[in-house]
Amino acid sequence: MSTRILALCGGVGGAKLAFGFESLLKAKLLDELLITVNTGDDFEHLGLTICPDLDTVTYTLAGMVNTKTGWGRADESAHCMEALRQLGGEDWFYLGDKDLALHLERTRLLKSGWTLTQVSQHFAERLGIHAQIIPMCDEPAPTLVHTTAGVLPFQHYFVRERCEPVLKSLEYGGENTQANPALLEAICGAEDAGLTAIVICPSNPYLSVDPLLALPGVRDGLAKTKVPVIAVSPIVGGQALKGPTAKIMKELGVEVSSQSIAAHYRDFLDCLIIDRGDASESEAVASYVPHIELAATVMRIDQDKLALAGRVLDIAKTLNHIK
Ligand code: FO1
Repeated sequence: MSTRILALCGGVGGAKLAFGFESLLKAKLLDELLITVNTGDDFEHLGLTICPDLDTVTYTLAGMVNTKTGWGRADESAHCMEALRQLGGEDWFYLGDKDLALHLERTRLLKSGWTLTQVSQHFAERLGIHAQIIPMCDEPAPTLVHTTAGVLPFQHYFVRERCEPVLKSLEYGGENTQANPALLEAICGAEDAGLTAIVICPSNPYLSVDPLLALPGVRDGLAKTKVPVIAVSPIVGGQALKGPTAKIMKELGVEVSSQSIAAHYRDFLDCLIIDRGDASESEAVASYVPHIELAATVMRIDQDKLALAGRVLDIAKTLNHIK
């Protein structure tokens, strides 16, 4: 039987698991991979359309990502940024020279009438990626961050203010936007299409996954599907591996634990995969999801990403027979 995965993904953390799936796809251990990426972080900057999570996923799967930051390209130069700084231009958001080429080309294609979906698939093909990478929607759906310092556009909060303002709540632009038809079709037609599972990658639930879930029809579709919905917890040992997930959870008054992740997704989740080291949390997690699985969820090197993707796929196949 063929194996097909739909992955919902944010930036750096999620992209690592997506890379593992892409490796399985290339090795023909997986037959089809559709990755739908958060675009709540997107913004217009220096006259260009910037889609950080889409680009992080694309660069990661193409083996071109800067592994130190987890975003941007490896072997970058910053001549344009330096020249911009000299002119007194806005330099708070780092855009490497090679990365700029992608933003220039995307902006040009969008202006000539391409959709963001078409541009994203075109870039993936050009960079030798086997998976399909699509944005969560084609229209802008910017996430707004309500903080004690006022309401901030996402990248102003995340990069310019370094997530320092205390977060009060999040507003997702997608609530009034049409979800990508390919995403809705994948979720609603999952059973007929023989999808093995829907996987929520280990991305920040509030900043990266919720914008996707807020799109009309997505959360509801996940709750109704007969295909297993599996999430990998981004919390290990009471901490987030990268980024501000733990800080945000604390500011929202949520305990930093996999139990909180299970509670957050409880209306649609069939299985939460937590780190082996957190086995003692299993009982608490079990009050929110029917299945809990243990795995090595810390992905430092490519081998870790492949191993976790393989484990998720095995769990997916097993649950697909049960659900
Ligand atoms: N993150 C930063 O912390 N500082 C930056 O200057 C920055 C630039 C940047 C440029 C392109 C890109 O694709 C990503 C970039 N990121 C930067 C990462 C990005 O802001 C975040 O990873 C996501 O938006 C959160 O998922």
